[in-house]
Amino acid sequence: MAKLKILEFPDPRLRTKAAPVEKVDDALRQLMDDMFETMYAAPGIGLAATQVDVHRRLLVADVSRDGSEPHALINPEIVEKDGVTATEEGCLSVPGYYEEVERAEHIRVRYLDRNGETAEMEAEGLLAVCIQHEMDHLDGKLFVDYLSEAKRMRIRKKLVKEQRHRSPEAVAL
Ligand code: GNR
Ligand code: NI
Repeated sequence: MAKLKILEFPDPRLRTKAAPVEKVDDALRQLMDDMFETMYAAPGIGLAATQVDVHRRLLVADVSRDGSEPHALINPEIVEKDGVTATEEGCLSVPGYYEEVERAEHIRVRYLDRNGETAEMEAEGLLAVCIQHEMDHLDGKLFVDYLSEAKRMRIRKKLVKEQRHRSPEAVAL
């Protein structure tokens, strides 16, 4: 197992649209295990492959407090959604900022499981919100995109400043 590095806004790699997974093999299962380890260590309730600079359609999530409900979804697709719910969201790629976002309250998702079998699950509440947040990452979208331009720019400026402070050579923004 290995902990992976999480990209931070405004890193342009977070804007990459992920390609479908074509083969569910041992290498992909290893990546999923590393993503779980990275998510639990952060700690976070979800992680999309995009955030660890792997541009394949794959996400992990666990909204339990004790690590007892791991979900790993490959090539996820929302096949049904209804209702609207507003949640204070955060993101491991936008550390330290929390803002309210509206999403569907209830979703049904079709995906491949870790054996490459087609599966479906229903989710509501925080798990539904989390899966939608992760699926946005796979399309290069971040929760800050739902905020006003002014708010997003303020967050961007502060994060760039922090990133420069941490590694003055690395950030050319
Ligand atoms: O850890 C996370 N918490 C969270 C809270 C509300 C809505 C979405 C999330 S996902 C986030 C982890 C993350 O950044 N996943 O991409
Ligand atoms: Ni996120």
